[in-house]
Amino acid sequence: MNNNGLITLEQFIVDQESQYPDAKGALSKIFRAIELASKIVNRDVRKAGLVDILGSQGETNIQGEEQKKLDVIANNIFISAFSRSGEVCAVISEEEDEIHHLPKTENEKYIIAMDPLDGSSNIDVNASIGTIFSVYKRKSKSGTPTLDDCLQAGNQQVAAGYVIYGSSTMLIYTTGNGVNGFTLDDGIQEFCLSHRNIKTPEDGNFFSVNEGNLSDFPEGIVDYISYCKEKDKATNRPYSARYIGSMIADLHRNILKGGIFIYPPTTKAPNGKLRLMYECNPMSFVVEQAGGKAHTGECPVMDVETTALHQRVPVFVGSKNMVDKALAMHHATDKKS
Ligand code: P6P
Repeated sequence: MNNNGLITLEQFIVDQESQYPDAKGALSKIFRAIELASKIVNRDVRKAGLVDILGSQGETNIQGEEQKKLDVIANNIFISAFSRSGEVCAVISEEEDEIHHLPKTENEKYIIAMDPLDGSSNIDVNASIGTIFSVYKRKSKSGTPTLDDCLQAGNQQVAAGYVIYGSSTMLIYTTGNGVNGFTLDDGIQEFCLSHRNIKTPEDGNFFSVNEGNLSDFPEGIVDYISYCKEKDKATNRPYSARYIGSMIADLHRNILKGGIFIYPPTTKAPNGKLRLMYECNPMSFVVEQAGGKAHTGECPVMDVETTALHQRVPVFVGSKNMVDKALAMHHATDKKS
């Protein structure tokens, strides 16, 4: 604790580091890179409306999604910061078709999977957006990291977290020992501990799903959404519908207050829309470390075998009892069909 009672992210990580004898400060350097890049992206997000960095980059990424200028700017800022950390050998990014190798540090131990700016369709309308990241240890000992080094299951993550550029800018992360949240103090440009040991309520009152796709949802999901809307005082229903179209913002609210976020399989997208490596795995690590649950409908998200860099999975994630109820109703119709 420093003299004004604030605990900075840097201090917190150093204090925690004693728990990872083999990290030898590597995680501190990686988080220092994330912290620096987040501050720069935060600055650019806040001024986007003033300089010509709103709007589209005029290209599409491998997902076929229109790249926003800020998507590409954020991607380059984070890759540059990871490169300078001296600990990262490769980066998987939503904005990069293939593995982004870092040749100067190709023998280093860590691999990053990231969505540099999630929710980018919200950039131009000033709604909350965020950065999502996972940290993995490579499997090979040295040399250019291989696809096998990168395609690891979520249960192999060393750390994961997100930055939300909202009414305030927060960095939330886990290394497998609980979840802690840090709020950026603009005055001193430090992320300061504001949410120690975050726990997600087992029940909540928010359900987050894009009901515009209702006609395309499996029967059990339609039933669960109707269940959320039924009046039942004993179970605090009807729940409130909250869906902003930015997973980070929806999940952050539900992590703190209790709720469920669902991006189901649909006939058009049988594996859902969200990407396993740099959206679902990191958010699942955080949610489960906070006492919540993250499932694909077939297995826990972090147990999915990763077979492709931009692999998609359906997600049911949030308060444990809400996810269990949604899965039970989803599976009930599976048994019928
Ligand atoms: P839809 C943003 O593009 C994103 O990847 C998530 O942040 C968000 O939850 C989801 O897509 C929104 O998708 O199909 O409901 O617009």
